[in-house]
Amino acid sequence: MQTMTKTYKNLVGGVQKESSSNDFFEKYNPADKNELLGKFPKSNQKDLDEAVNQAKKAFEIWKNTPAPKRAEVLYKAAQITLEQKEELAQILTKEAGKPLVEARGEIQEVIDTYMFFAGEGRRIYGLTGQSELHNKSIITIRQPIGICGLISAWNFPSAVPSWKIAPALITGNVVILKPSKDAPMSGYRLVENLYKAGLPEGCASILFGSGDFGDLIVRHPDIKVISITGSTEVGKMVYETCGRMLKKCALELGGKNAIIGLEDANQDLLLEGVLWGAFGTAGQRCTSTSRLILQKSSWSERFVERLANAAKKLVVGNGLNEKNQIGPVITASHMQSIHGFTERAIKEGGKVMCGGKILTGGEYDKGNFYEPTIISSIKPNMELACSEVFGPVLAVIEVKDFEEAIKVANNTEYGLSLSIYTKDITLAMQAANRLESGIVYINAPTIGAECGGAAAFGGWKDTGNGSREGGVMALDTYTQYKTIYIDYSNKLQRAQID
Ligand code: UN1
Repeated sequence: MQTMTKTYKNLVGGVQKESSSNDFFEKYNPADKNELLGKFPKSNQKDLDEAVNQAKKAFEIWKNTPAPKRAEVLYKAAQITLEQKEELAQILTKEAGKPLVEARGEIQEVIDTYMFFAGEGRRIYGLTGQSELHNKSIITIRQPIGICGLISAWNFPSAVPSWKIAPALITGNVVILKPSKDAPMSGYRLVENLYKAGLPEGCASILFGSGDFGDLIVRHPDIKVISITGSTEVGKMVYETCGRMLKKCALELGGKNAIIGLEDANQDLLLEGVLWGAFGTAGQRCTSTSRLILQKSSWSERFVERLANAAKKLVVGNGLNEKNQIGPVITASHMQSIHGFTERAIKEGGKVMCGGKILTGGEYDKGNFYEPTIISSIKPNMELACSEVFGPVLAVIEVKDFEEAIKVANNTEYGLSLSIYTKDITLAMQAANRLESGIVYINAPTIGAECGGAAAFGGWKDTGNGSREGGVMALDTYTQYKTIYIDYSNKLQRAQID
């Protein structure tokens, strides 16, 4: 079918603007390399400066708009997103590859995020404290910081930008979004819909570009907050620059997530959980389960066979077809990188229980399809046990007991999401206490974080720098405190002296 290729423009402060570079990159459907989804501008410094100038003006208006009024934009945006849910899910599947059912879930995550942070508009609490002096009060309030540069990843091109946009806007900041060049379309719709919801001109911009352009955002002196979801390697460089410029910086980086299966686990529940955690989104979530740490037991060997048989039955194909459960991986080069992990794991002594190959023939030749892969006999220090793959490859590591399971689970530089399956409440809670990750699941897989007050999303160790998204803690990234002393004694009172 012949379709017209759309050439996108940046959306600067709500208005479509050509990039002065007059240069473009192309985005193809990962399930069909013949389908060109759009051409996107390669933005440059001049484009960015223009967006920053707009944002500066808008900030003066937006920061002085009462937060419950700002919330009305997010409520409305949630409603518009709900109305467009099916259409937005289709766009998402086309650009990121994930099956429609998952894409709908991601759009729901945007709606949930907008609703939650809109609610925060009537909270954004500070503190009221006691003064050491008479007739004097101390209050601490949160205030916005300014222009926030938001750099998002391709695997969640709707939900992840919304995690950044919503807390930034509700607290009175203005935003400039750079989506990944591998999934640029969903972000565009997100920003467009904010304006449909009544966002004042200039408060949000989306500018397209690659990593080099992201670097210009990070280095721009007037952009005071940076929030980035990406690799640990890039995150470290961004943090360094932000450190030198004393910018606030929120990092959501890599993961090497694991499910521990103890010998008393509900086997059927564990099986379902591992399948979903490892192969949902073709293993391309920061939270994907890439290790199964299985306690050796009377059933463990048989369990890995059952798991492999179930994985073989997963239907891989274009996510737009409702019968397919696993979509493509994002690019051909990413697929080669995933395959490299498999090949090296085999060389190191890993045993392929299922998968292990790039899928070919028929519709597979059109896209980047990788077989759901399970490799057993992985030892805790092998590459597949330690490095992030970001694809549908599960390493199975056998351990003798609970102690070893905890040790192996923590034996990684990352610390995003860890899980344990057991019926023993004592062991479950001890694990929750000792696992070194920002998120712990008990009897549920490592993926599927929610949005809500207590549902902080973020990692320990090399997964980040302590910032959180999704929960009320996200407000910390986008606000600065101001302490106000009110002295109504009508005389000079000297603290620490009088
Ligand atoms: C990510 O992969 O960057 O917890 C985000 C989850 C999703 C978000 C993942 N709600 O799996």
